[in-house]
Amino acid sequence: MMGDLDGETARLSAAGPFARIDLLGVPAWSVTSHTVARRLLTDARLVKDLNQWGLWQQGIVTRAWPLIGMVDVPPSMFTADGAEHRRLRVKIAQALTARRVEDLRPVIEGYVDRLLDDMEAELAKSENGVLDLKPVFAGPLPMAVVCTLMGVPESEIPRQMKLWKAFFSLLTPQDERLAVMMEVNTVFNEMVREKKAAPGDDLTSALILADEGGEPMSQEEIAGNLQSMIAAGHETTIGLILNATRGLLTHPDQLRLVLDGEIGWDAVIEEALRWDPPITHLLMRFATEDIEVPEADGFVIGKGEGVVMSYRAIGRDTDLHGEDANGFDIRRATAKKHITFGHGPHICPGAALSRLEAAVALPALFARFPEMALAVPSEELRKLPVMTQNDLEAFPVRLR
Ligand code: PLO
Repeated sequence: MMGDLDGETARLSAAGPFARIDLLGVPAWSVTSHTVARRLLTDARLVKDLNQWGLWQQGIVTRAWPLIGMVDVPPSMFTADGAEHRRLRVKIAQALTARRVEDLRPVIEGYVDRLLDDMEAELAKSENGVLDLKPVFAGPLPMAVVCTLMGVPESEIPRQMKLWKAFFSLLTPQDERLAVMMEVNTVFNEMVREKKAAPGDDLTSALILADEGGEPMSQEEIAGNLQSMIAAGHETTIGLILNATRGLLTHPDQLRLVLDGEIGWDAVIEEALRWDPPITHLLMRFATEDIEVPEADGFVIGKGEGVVMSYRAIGRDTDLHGEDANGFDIRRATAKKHITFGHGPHICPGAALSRLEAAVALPALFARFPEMALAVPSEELRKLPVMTQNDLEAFPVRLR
């Protein structure tokens, strides 16, 4: 299911708005239609609460399932529904303000410049002018930014990189994955205790302080929110930067338009989000009762069944984006209608930050290395062995 991503997306879309899928031995519905997804993402009968999942109730899905880390996780805004979700989410809205995001611009610019300088230095030493863009640029940037935002010390970064890599990879033995999840949980609970004692000028402290007055969050919930933010805040943005770069390098005519200033970077970013989203499938929601879906010819999701949002297929919905939906086209009028950041109450709270990172990183990268080209044919770029995320193993480029 993972090697050939375009094939997988095409097969899912061909199956209709709901495709029956097998998630490593576990059956679920995959939603591939933009309209149906939008409709379901605001339907209160479809919930995140794992206890509503029939296969979980019956003990068929257990902690031995390799994708358990997407559903059986500490309580947070990612797992909560309804009023509980609003209680947790409102604190994030108070802490992750537009202002706090914009304040990160100089920080992002600083990291980007430093990474580009390091790349120049590497390049001077290299014989063939080829570098892997992932470990030197796209990989480190988002983790550095999200750690600055959250007040996670720089010394913690290598461990976080290692833990999340193991968390997502299907090659990680399950006992190790469960140990990783426990370690992550311990680290963030510990961090909440420390920041409570000595708050700083960071999002973690803002979350703790936002708690004074209003309905409180438990320490577990604050720690749960932090985990979801660091996971979502680095893996996905790596994918955005690489996939956008891939789109441009494989479409030189479009790259020309951007470099000549005829089309803005925002159009590149939105089309990349639609065409090759950092998230392939979002697990998972469960039906609290039978749900009839008029937008899908009256299809019925059975009570207790699991539903996956297949954002890559949704981005290529021909009903919305036209028959050439598989193509990368920064002039596409419908591009910004994509729902790659989700829709409804759980819509990504980090969307603005992610867009800002890409909007700083991409122009700076192409300005510094205007002759950059893929060092291998695009078809040879290999995806990481991860079911839910769309991130590459490596991204070799010839810089000069
Ligand atoms: C990671 C484990 C945490 O304990 C809970 C969690 C919350 C948010 C999830 C994240 C996990 C995995 C990556 C996800 C993120 C939300 C968005 C992000 C799915 C399960 C994406 C789009 O990749």
